[in-house]
Amino acid sequence: MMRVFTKMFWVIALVCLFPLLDNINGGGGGVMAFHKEYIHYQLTTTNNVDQLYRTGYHFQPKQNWINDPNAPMYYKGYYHLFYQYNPKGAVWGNIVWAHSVSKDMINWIPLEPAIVPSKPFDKYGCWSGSTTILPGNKPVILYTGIIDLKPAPGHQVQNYAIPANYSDPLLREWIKPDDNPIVKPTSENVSSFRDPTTAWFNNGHWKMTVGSKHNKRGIVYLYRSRDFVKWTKAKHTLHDKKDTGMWECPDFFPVSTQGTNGVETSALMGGIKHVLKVSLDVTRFEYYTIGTYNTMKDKYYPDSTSVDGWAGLRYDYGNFYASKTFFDPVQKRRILWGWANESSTTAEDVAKGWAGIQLIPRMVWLDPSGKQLVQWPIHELKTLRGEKVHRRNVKLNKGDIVEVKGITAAQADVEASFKFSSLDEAETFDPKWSKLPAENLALEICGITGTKQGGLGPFGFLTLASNKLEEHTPVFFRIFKTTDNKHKILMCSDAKPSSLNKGTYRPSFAGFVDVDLSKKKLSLKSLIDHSVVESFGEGGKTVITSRVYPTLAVGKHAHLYLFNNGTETVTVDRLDAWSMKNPLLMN
Ligand code: DQQ
Repeated sequence: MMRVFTKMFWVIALVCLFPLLDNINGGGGGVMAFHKEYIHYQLTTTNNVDQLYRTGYHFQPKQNWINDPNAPMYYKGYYHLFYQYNPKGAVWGNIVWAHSVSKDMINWIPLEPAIVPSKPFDKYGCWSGSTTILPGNKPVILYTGIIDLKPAPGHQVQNYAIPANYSDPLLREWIKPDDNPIVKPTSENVSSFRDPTTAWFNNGHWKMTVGSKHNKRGIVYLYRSRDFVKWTKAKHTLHDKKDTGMWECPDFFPVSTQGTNGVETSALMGGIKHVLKVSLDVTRFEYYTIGTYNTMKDKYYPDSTSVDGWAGLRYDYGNFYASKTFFDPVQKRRILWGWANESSTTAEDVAKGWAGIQLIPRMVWLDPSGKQLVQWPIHELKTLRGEKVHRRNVKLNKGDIVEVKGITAAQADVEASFKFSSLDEAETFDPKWSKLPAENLALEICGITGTKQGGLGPFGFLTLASNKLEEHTPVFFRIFKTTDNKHKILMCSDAKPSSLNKGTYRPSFAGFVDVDLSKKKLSLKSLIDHSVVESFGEGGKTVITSRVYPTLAVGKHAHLYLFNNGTETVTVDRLDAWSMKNPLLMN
């Protein structure tokens, strides 16, 4: 490891100044016009797939567009991932349910799509949904079918599909019975009525929800069924919230109040809380609440500590959408999958022949505080670790930038624990900031302060950095002190200085980390994979994903640095970094 002092970095950082407060998680170089078909880009598939920004160990098909991970599940020795896929191009459209299987969620074998538009009840698209494992280990898919292109983005109904052959562990063939659709909109908004959840069972009924909106009110409608085919809409919703817009891809599941094990979706016994996650079409961000599910009233009530709306908790404060969880019965854990779209322009996506990745599956559990979830990449990912660098006690004075050498910086897994001897240097949390919009507070502060000189922090990693730091994606903490002597810990992942290609969308992302600083330590982990940086603050309490497209910091020209630009000296107590290999099988 070599110590490099450079003033140039801070000059560049100041020039960049993080002015971007445009927090919309978009594709196509900005805010995404979703469910828009780019007809002229749908012509044919390309064999000319550009590998420069292709990820090495993230889930990607060979080519074309992907979005929502639909209905991951475990069946007879295989993990199944279904996902929204355009077989005809690198833009959204012609949506089918692509299907891949895996023994470890790292190596993937592609299969034929499970569901493609073919019947009157899904003629114009097979949109998102989920799987439920019925008694006797019988999986069933619930999905949204588009029956008419009007009203835009399509007239939506809910369908089911069942395996043609339950003895096939790969579940290659699916049947769409003729009694579909099983749920048609009645008073619901026909063009905003989609993405049925995994069903759960209690009081003699299967229950499931469908995402929707009424005017600007976000809604999850509740449906009940005894036989999984005949569904009745409940008189009330499972939950709804005004002014949040369309709720896409809802996910409703129980979490144990003890330990990190997951519980089955119908579980009610033992210490259980419930989680409701929705994907907000208006902001293209997700949020979740933790609360109580009253099975008698069939109603969900978020806890007072869980805010509904986009000031709420997020799995990921960066590029992460349309996520879905499932219970892994073998390892007794709940796994979260999320999709990250491209931040390059549509023309660039078409030129590279692919768009979208699924992020590394994360185990998810309830924090001991009961106030938030915690996430961590599945342990199977460790099988891809190659060369390792290990360091202890690396002192970082103000302005220090220390290179982590000996690993492939463009494809790496890096973990560090930072310690400091005092909190005295923490900067004052500017009271003016309380007037900033609550939903974007962390982001706005990061935009104002960035990697500029601070008191306690900024410190962290400079990922995907070029030799002279013309390009870098900083992932870092800054610590503030409030007037009532509490601390606010900000975590940022900033794509602004990531690329000299100013045409791509380069948002700054940020979230607060709810942690007790009495140990005067903070940990950070980043999974770096060419065009994605997934970062986990303080053991997965706050997670941020950025998509970036450096022009210089590519392949072996990419570097990884530790840095500190706060007046308080910070010591990297422990650093472990690994080169990451590609899985043997990736679709
Ligand atoms: N993507 C699907 C919809 C869903 C949206 C269509 C979320 O079912 O609401 O591809 O990304």
